[in-house]
Formats: sequence, C-alpha cells, structure tokens
Amino acid sequence: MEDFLLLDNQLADDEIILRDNLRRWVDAEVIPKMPNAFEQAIFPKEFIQQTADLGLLGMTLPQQYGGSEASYITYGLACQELERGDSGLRSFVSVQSSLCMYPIFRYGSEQQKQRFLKKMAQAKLIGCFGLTEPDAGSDPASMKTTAKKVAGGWLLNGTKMWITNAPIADLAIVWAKTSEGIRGFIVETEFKGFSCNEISHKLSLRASATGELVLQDVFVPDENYLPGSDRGLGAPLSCLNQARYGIAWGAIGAAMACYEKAVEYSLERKQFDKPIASFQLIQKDLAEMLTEIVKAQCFNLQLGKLKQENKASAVMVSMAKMNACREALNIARQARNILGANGISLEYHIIRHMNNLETVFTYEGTDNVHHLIVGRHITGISAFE
Ligand code: TGC
Ligand code: FAD
Repeated sequence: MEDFLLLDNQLADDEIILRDNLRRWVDAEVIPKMPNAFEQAIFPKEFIQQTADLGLLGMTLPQQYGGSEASYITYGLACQELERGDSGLRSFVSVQSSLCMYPIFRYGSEQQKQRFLKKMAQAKLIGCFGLTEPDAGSDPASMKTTAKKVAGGWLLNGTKMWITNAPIADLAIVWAKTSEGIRGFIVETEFKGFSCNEISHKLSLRASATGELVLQDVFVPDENYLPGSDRGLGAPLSCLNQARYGIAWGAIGAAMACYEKAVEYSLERKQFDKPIASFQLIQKDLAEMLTEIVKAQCFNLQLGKLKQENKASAVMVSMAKMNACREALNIARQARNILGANGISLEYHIIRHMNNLETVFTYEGTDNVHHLIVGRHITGISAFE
C-alpha cells in the first residue's frame, strides 16, 4: 500500500529488500491459500519449511545459533508482511522465534543452544510455549503446573491451555512452579506422560494449530531445565515482550490488508449510480483507517529503533501491542462494513482477518491487561494487587 508518510526513508536497504521479497511471497503463496485453510481449519504444513528457507525463524539471533542477526525493525517488517497474509502464519513464526528460540537463547545452557537452536531455525524442530492454563490466563502467577526435583531431573504435572503450535510441536517450553518459584523447562513431546489434545471449533485463528498440553508425571532431565530462568515470572514475561513487539507490527499488517481491500472495493462498487468511494461517510472511514495505520507504523518504527538499542521498556511494548490490536480490529470492522454483504465472505479476506484479530486482541496479554500495565506506569499504582 501507499507509503503515505514516506517511512521507507527511515529503513535500511536490506530491510526494504527483505520486506518486499516477503510481500511478494505472501501475495503469491500465502493469500491464495488462506480462505480454504481458514475454512478447513488447517495450518498449511508447507509454510513450516518455507518460513525456515526464507530465514524467518529466529532471525534476530546470532548466526552461530542459526539466526541472521537481523535488526528488530526487519523482524517487525517480517511480522507485518506475514500477518498481511494471515495472523496464524505470523503466530507460527512468533511462537517459534520469540517464545521458543528466544528463551533457549536467553535462559538456556550452551549445550541446549547447540542442541536445539540451529535445528529450530531450519524447522527441523518445532516448538510451542506453555504458560496459560485452564484457570490461569491473565494471571500466570496463579499457575498450578508444578515441577518437583527428583534424582537427575524434575517431575512435571499440570495442564497448559490454548497453546499455539502444540499439535505440531517437537518440544514445549513449559513454565512450572518449583519450590523456589516459576522456572522454565524444555519438554520434548516424546517424553513419557506428555500428551496434546488439539483444540477444535475455533472461529478465530482457524489456520493455526492450537492445543492443550497435559503433563502427568513427566520426567524432564536436568539437561532440559533452563538454568537462567531462575528469575521467576520475569523469565516468561521477558519472552512475551519479544512476541508482543512482533504482534504490534503484525496486527497492522492485517489492518493494511483490510484497508487496501476496502479502498479497492469502494472504488469499484457502485450504488446510487456512483462509486461508494465518492460518498463522504465512506471517505471519512477510509481517512480514519489510513491515519491509524500510519500512526501505528510510526510507533512501531520508533519502538524498533529503541529495541535495537536495548532501550525499549516493557510498558512501551504493551502500549504498542494494545494500540495496534485495538486499531487493527477497528479497521477490520470498518472495512467489513464498507464491503457490505461481501465483507462476510472468505473470498474478500476481511472477515478472516477480523475474526483472527479477536484472538490477537486477547492473547499475549488482553487489551485490559495492557491498559493496566500502562496505567501502572502512569500512576505508580498496580491494579493487579
Ligand atoms: P509483576 O509483579 O508485575 O511481575 C513479576 C515479575 O516479572 C517482572 N515483569 C517483567 N519482566 C519482563 N518483562 C515484562 N513484560 C514484565 N512484566 C513484569 C517484574 O519486574 C517482576 O519481577 P521481580 O524480579 O520484581 O519479581 O507480576 P504480576 O503477577 O502482578 O502480573 C503482571 C501482569 C498481569 C502484567 C502479567 O502477569 C501479565 O502480563 N499477564 C498477561 C499474561 C499473558 O500475556 N499471557 C500470554 C501467554 S503466551 C501467549 O499468549 C502466546 S500467543 C502466541 C501466538 O500465537 O502468537
Ligand atoms: P482471562 O484472564 O480469564 O480474562 C477474561 C477477561 O477478564 C478478559 O477480558 C480480561 O481482560 C479480563 N481481566 C482479567 N483480569 C483482569 C483485571 N485484573 N482487570 C481487568 N480485566 C481483567 N497462551 C500460551 O501460554 N501460549 C500460547 O501459545 C497461546 N496461544 C493462544 C492461541 C489462541 C488462539 C488463544 C485464543 C489464546 C492463546 N493463549 C496462549 C492464551 C492467551 O494468552 C490467553 O487467552 C490470555 O492471556 C487471556 O487469558 P484468558 O483467556 O484465561 O482470559
């Protein structure tokens, strides 16, 4: 779509090249497949290897661990383009990169990094991230999953709910309560006592595999304990900062797709002998949609620069995620309205994005949670206590 505020001037050449290559791939290979994948509720398996071949898995990590040391802006642009295709595709990449490779990179031993990261970058191993439980969503500190120290390892018991990639995963980063607080574990899905139940009947993020993890006396050897995760809840929350950053870019990608479709449609569709784009109320909606997209793009760009300099705080990331998801959902709804009845057809893509964005609005911290994180920053008073 139009670069209204000439933001490309602020991007490096390699960032523009990657974005444009990815844009072509998403247009050619992803978008045509998504209506059917969404309707059938399948995550197209070919995307797994293709995203690895495109260098999208763990791209910000050092080369020795399979990454390409890409800038955070590059990662953001990748999330934007992927979610222009479908939120489920961006979710797959987010979870593998930010929620599985990142904790191994940040909290894992050298042996764990050597064993897992390159294979994950090549999509030879797929990960999922288990924090949420049936009774612990916004408040992960109340989790019930436990890890008990035994000779040579740990015994894990509990259930994790709503876990992206779980049905296709080879390993799960599981967060559990030990006698000393919350810690992270690399649970290989072939471990005895581990099982996964796929969650069906979702009407949002349908082209994404979601599951429930059940852990019944799963023995996890010491070598799969994340030794650096001994900072309690802060460890999983630091991974969420990475993923929430990608979501802020991704949600705007979905919004861009909806906006572009709405502009195109409003110019073609005639009522009262005129293109509906000529009606003032439609123009007002389009103007609002473009304005919010450009505002969020500016926010993301500045946040990406700060993240690259290690100056992006968690509250900045929360504000970006909150704003991008809310505005993307509003834009999708406005676009849906502009397409009238066609707005609800999968053929026009908008209803798919709109339904997906309902999940994106909720996961990785709900809209309310992010408002309260920002509110805590403003007032110094925590609404969670
Ligand atoms: P609180 O007292 O605020 O903090 C506990 C400790 O954690 C530290 N901390 C952070 N560290 C790094 N990054 C952050 N964003 C952090 N937020 C907090 C904090 O400094 C403290 O450290 P210490 O050393 O003082 O102990 O904790 P709280 O229990 O009051 O909770 C705060 C709250 C509600 C904000 C937090 O629990 C929260 O963010 N809840 C939302 C849960 C959530 O986002 N779940 C997401 C699950 S994963 C997912 O949805 C994946 S979807 C993937 C996909 O498909 O793309
Ligand atoms: P709840 O926490 O029960 O919240 C319900 C409502 O109450 C919300 O509106 C919330 O904002 C509000 N609320 C709660 N507390 C407060 C408060 N203090 N003040 C004001 N309002 C409040 N989790 C993972 O761990 N890994 C994954 O890979 C993953 N993937 C997901 C994929 C999908 C498709 C979905 C839908 C979810 C996924 N999640 C995942 C779970 C997601 O992170 C949680 O759904 C989310 O954190 C909210 O938790 P909850 O659904 O239990 O809602």
